[in-house]
Amino acid sequence: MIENENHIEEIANEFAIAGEFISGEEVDSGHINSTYVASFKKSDGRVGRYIFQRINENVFKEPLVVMRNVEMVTRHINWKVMRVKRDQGGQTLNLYPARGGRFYATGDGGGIWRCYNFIEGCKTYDIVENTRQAYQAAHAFGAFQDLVCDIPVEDIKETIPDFHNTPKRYARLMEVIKEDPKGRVASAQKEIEFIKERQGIVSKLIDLKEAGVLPERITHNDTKINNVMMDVESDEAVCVIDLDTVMPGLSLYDFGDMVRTAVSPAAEDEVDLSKVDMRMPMFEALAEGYMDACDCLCDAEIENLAFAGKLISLEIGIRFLTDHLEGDVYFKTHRENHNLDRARTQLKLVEKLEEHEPEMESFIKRLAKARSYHQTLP
Ligand code: ADP
Ligand code: GN1
Ligand code: MG
Repeated sequence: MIENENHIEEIANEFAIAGEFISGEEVDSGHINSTYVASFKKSDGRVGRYIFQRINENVFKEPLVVMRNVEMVTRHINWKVMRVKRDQGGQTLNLYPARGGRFYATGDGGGIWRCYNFIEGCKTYDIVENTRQAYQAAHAFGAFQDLVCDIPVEDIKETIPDFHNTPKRYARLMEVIKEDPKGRVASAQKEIEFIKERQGIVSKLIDLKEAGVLPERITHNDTKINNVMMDVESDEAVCVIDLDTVMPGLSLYDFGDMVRTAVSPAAEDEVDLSKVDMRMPMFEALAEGYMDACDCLCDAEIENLAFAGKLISLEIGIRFLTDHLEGDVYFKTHRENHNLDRARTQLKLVEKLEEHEPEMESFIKRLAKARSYHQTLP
């Protein structure tokens, strides 16, 4: 029995689930929430599985606002899949009601918990193994963009302000370097210099948004590849998960995060930096999958697809490094210097993406032309 299995059973009792609790275990992928899977025996003898998740309140300062957003998004997707897509067969994410009629329960110490259906027959990948997986994941996130595009923007609240505001993330890192609260700055000089040399690119997408060139849309904002559940047998993408950061944002940060997490054959926290690489076929599959699913992209979005991966890899590198310098207060860590290792991997990836930028640019141009996305490209 796991240490807090009793606790999971207690939490599970708060939700409208039929059957007897059998067991529960922690799911350890994901850097933010505490996630558990629990099995229940049904009256007909079958076993049903459920996800119980405690929202990380250090990251989400207003967990009930997160819950409201997630309720909106899951309900809207369910409606749209049934009534617009006319698809009755696929799995979608659903919240279970709790005691008192809400879609969350309050646990010990005031934590906010929710319960989702377990997406069956699927797995998530931390490292993409082949171009089919890359295509499928990007297609799923592109389709997700289409599913949420008609949620009224005023119904979705910004749960983490300036989440993908790269210049603000950069400015915060500079402040932390000055304060050096844990005396760790000296050991990260090379990384700090690398980031400073790239200050010129951090505002690019935000500036284009402010100039009205890039449209603000409702986006997922955390499109790392392990946030798509894939069918274990066919690798078909079944369901996009981790909806806590669905907020108004830029499609390019979504596409960029797919690039960040799919092109390299190395783990996000790989310590052997020689393993970090840029696999062009993965990038090509991502661009094809995303553009196949999402036909609303404007010229300026398409023109920046090749740039987006580099920017968000730099942004996440900045965030990991900031967290390392602040003493690991945001991302879950599992070893000493974990966030520093993660930051180094991101920065190495930035370098790799820079080397391949011309290749990516010309691929996107060819793809856009072939699909007559827009005729203005030379
Ligand atoms: P975090 O914000 O911590 O990343 P996620 O919502 O992504 O939390 O969940 C963490 C992991 O739990 C996922 O990578 C996935 O493996 C698993 N998981 C989450 N929701 C489900 C679900 N509904 N069905 C099956 N597995 C899930
Ligand atoms: C976090 O929740 P998870 O593990 O899918 C983070 C993302 C980062 C990612 C880096 C709310 O994502 O922004 O890109 O780690 N989520 C939040 O792996 O900060
Ligand atoms: Mg996740």
